[in-house]
Amino acid sequence: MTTLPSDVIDAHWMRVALALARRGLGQVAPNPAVGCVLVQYDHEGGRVVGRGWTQPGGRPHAETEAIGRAGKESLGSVAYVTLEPCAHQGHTDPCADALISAGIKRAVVATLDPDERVSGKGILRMKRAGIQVDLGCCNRQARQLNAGFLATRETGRPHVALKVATTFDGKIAAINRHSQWITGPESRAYGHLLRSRFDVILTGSGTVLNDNPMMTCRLPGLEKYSPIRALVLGHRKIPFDSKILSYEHGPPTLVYLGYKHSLAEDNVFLKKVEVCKVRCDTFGYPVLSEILADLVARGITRVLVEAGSRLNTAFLKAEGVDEIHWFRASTILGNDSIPVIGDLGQDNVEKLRRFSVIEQKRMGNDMYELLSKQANG
Ligand code: AOF
Ligand code: ZN
Repeated sequence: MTTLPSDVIDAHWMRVALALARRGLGQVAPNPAVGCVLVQYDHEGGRVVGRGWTQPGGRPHAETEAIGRAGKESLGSVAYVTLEPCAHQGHTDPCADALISAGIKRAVVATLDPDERVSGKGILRMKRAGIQVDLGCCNRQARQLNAGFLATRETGRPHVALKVATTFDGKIAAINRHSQWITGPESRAYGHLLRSRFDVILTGSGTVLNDNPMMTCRLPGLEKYSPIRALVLGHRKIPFDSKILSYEHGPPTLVYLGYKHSLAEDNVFLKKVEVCKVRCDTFGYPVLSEILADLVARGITRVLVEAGSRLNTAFLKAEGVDEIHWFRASTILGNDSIPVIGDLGQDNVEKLRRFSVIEQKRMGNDMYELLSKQANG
């Protein structure tokens, strides 16, 4: 029997823990989405004895879930955890202590928790208890997965993703603004899955006026995972019966109003939404950084922007885009149509906005690409 190098085995189990962690995305903010796998090794190799992930609302934490499932079998196991186990007292004991009491012999941790109540203390507690701790396995993937939590803790801003669905030449509508169904059903279904992994979907008046989207996740069984919806209204009015204003399935839509937006005084409108106060720029549009700060104050860590040229361009100009989920149909609209991104005023190719392609897959007759700024370093 050939034995695999231990770092290959560790990376295998950590990828399992990362897949479990992903289940929490969109459900756990402001907490991180963590995954934990407990593995018992014997002469035949590794066997999973417990699995856990951060539960909706942010508690229970992943480790206590895994320990609970493993029961006595956690004794002598190796714990693979996607984020440093916590060291603070919450409703339950710190996860580092829970792992110590459960009798694990080794902990493999993907990345440190920047939360000041933890940052290094979880690792230290386990080491002091005589547990072997190895840090850094799949660090990049773990940071990518928890980009929202890490960004809010490390920079005070959320993780911002753009979702765009374009023709092959990057257009979103014909010149008459006709735009529905540029991409196929596979892409649209994946787009709905994406929504469920974010804390909020942000859009603008143009998208509401042109497409009247619901902006919810409507995959069978996943409807309850629809995120909060937020709307930036510059100067234009939208109809009261716009689908994005219906709130039967969730909290009222958050609205960021432009300077002197005429709807601000309209009672019918105000009953349907929650108007959030932020400063406006000299053109009368709400300042994006203030919108993001307001969302973070509401406990949001992951923002999905599904909008038109104007907001996409504004976010790119403000260097506020961490990743782009790009769905590209195999059709061409030509230059006399609406581009997904407007003028950026770039006169120098050295100032190009650079991203790395970190995922690429075919979806029916479309292409899906995930571009990330973080992976670019
Ligand atoms: C873990 N495992 O699954 C998660 C952790 O509000 P609390 O008490 O739940 O604590 C939130 C903090 O706990 C959060 O900021 C982060 O540092 C950590 N999250 N830790 O060991 C988990 N979700
Ligand atoms: Zn914990």
